[in-house]
Amino acid sequence: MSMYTGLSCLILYSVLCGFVNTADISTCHNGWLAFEGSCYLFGETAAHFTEAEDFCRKHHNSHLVHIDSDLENKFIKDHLRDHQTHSWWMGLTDQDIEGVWKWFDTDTVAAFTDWDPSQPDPSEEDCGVFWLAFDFKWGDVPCTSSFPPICEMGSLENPGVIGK
Ligand SMILES: [Ca+2]
Ligand SMILES: [Ca+2]
Repeated sequence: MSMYTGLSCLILYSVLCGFVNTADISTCHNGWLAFEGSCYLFGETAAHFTEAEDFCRKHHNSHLVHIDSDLENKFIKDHLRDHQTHSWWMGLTDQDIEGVWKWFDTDTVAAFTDWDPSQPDPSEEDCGVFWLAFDFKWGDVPCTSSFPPICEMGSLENPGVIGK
């Protein structure tokens, strides 16, 4: 191998390495939005709560979104305000014990909440949405209502993170 060829190989190798490094930087699958170690998919098809969760499972084994913080809530709401089309499912339900709101993915009681002052209202409404008419503050609706899902999964360099 001539010195020239060796140098060419070195340059080619650097370019390839650069490409691989660039690929590593993308933290979410195509069509998902990245934020603070999570990836989010905004589904296009309205479905019941359970079907919406199934939709997320079928997309990289994600779950309906689990809101941990004011920051995460603001990120989602800002995105929804850009569209203003309809309400969206989140992974929040009090189906097990009336009035105890738990995240579906971790079965833990919600620490942070952003209910509209009128919600949750006493009724057979056991599933949570980002409610269009309340500027995407949270409301509870019958789980058999139909809304599109928001799915969440850990980012690709951080796949073990659940409920972040
Ligand atoms: Ca309600
Ligand atoms: Ca989260």
